[in-house]
Amino acid sequence: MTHRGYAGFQTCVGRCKLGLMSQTNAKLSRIFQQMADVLEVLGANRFKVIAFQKAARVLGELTDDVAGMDSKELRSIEGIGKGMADRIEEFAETGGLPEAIELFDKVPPGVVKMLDIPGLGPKTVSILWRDAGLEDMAQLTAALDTGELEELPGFGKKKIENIKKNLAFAEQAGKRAKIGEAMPLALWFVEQLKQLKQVKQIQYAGSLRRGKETIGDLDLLVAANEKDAGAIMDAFVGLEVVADVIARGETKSSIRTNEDSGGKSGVISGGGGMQVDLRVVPTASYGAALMYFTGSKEHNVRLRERAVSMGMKLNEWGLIKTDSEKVVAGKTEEEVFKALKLAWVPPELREDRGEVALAESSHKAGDAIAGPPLIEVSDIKAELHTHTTASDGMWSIEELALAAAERGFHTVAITDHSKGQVQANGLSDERLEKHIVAIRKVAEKLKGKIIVLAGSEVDILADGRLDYPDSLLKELDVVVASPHAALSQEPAKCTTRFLKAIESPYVTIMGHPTGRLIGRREGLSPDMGALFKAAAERGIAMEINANHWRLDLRDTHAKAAIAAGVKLAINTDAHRLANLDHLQYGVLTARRAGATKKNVVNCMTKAALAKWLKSTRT
Ligand code: DGT
Ligand code: CA
Ligand code: CA
Ligand code: ZN
Repeated sequence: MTHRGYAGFQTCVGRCKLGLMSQTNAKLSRIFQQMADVLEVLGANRFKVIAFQKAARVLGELTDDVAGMDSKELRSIEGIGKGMADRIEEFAETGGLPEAIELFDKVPPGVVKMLDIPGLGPKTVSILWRDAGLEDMAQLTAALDTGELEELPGFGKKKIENIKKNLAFAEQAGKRAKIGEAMPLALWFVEQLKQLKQVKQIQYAGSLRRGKETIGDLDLLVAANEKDAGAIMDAFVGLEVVADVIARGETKSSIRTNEDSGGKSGVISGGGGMQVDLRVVPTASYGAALMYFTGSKEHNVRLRERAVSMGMKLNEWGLIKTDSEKVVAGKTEEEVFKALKLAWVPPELREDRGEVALAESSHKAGDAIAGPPLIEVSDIKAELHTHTTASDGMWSIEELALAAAERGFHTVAITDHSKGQVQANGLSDERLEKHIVAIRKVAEKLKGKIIVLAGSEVDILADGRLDYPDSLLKELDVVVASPHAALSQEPAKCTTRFLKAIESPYVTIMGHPTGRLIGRREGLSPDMGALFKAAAERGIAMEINANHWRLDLRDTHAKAAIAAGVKLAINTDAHRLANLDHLQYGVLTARRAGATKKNVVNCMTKAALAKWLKSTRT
């Protein structure tokens, strides 16, 4: 039983009509399960609780979409009575279920959150809330330490210890790693396990393979002979970074890395305390298992439905004919997709955002891969946002330019901070004038090796003005305009502010447009549609800042930007050497947005880039 996604689904009950067709079953199943839990916390009639539990289970397993059924069809489903059929119809028609919202309002949100903790069922939560008066996690944590809970019915020392443990675990599990922490950790594990002679194939799967900005846990998949699985598990749980073995099974194990796995292994930075799941499957199932464990769950549901409609079933073992149990495909992802009459879908697109339809039409057109080729790191030929020692960077202009040349780039822009960024040693008007001269000097020296452009990362002030006068901006080749302050401005004000900045005739790129820091700062929420429209008209680019703290624009924004005809820029915003490696995360974000190299200015040829830069000066 899972209780996850309460907050997310509450917004869904209210709003999300999009994706109704695809996910009605899953969403309603979750809603019904949560209704059952809340009813139980409230001490409702047992039969009512059971009816909701049953409906949740039935919907969770049903392959036909309830959204398309009339009430007669609904009631003919085993386990769905008239009351549930009515609720399903209402939800399918309106996209909401007011009864659920009303019900959830009866219980404090903090109490509903308690249901998320593994081992805390509705009965226990009910006692904690109604008998002990605990209303949120903080109160629960405090009460666990005082010993007062031992007085409650059914609460012994052991039970309290267990709750404590689960609470600590839930806190840890609730933390999602940034992709820049998870990726090096995953690559390290892959490297270690590859050395085992029993490992035939290995790959990281899950959200990391899909390139998501944050990662809950790592999912590693290995192909090997069945008899070798034990030895592989032994090696896995014995690795030096393992702090905790959560489960050790014959073909599946889960571990938690120690808090400082980076320090120990010497190659991993970050990712401490992450859960890592390893599964071993036979080679014949490797492709099907890779698909299954890459997800997303929603994408998998889509594919399973498609398999069923073709008289087959799809699971982690393979694609199997329903009547004869004959295995149709399973060894590689490509052959499974092909047998489903689909082109192979790049993992970054597997989010149930229209990729199955895309894969179908690509397959019909005879293409092996769904959609046009997505952008790759090797397509990037220019870096347009960097910092040197002149502001808060670690490198000189020349060191930076040479590192960019080393990467095979034809162009690099030096864009130090503007004067408003006092804490980052932003450049005053006079210092910028001198800096431009210094950049031109290095440019001259490195002629033939790399083009070095003079730029600035200019603050967009709270009222939309830029932090340098036009007379100075005019002298620059590249102006990245970014917000660094007034980052909790209300949306309408911020939209006006940014539109004003975009209208400046000297802006080339709008840098990290929301100013968010993942897991730390929400950032701004301007009307992105309005900004994209203005940016498209001006012909300027919107940045995907590749730093793993930012990834701003995020994937969904970047997708909307492309649809609006806006050019994207993928920049590392490098302050130090290691930052250049973040380029891959910016590219993954762009791939999740469906970007090709045509959408990204950093992929232009030397001449095309120069021409575009000029064209932004209107
Ligand atoms: P995360 O770890 O929260 O960042 O996200 P994922 O996508 O890596 O999720 P995870 O680790 O729970 O599971 C890995 C994949 O396994 C997931 O993307 C799809 C598949 N999977 C897991 N549980 C289910 C399930 O109940 N149904 C289906 N269809 N697929 C599942
Ligand atoms: Ca995962
Ligand atoms: Ca997992
Ligand atoms: Zn910057």
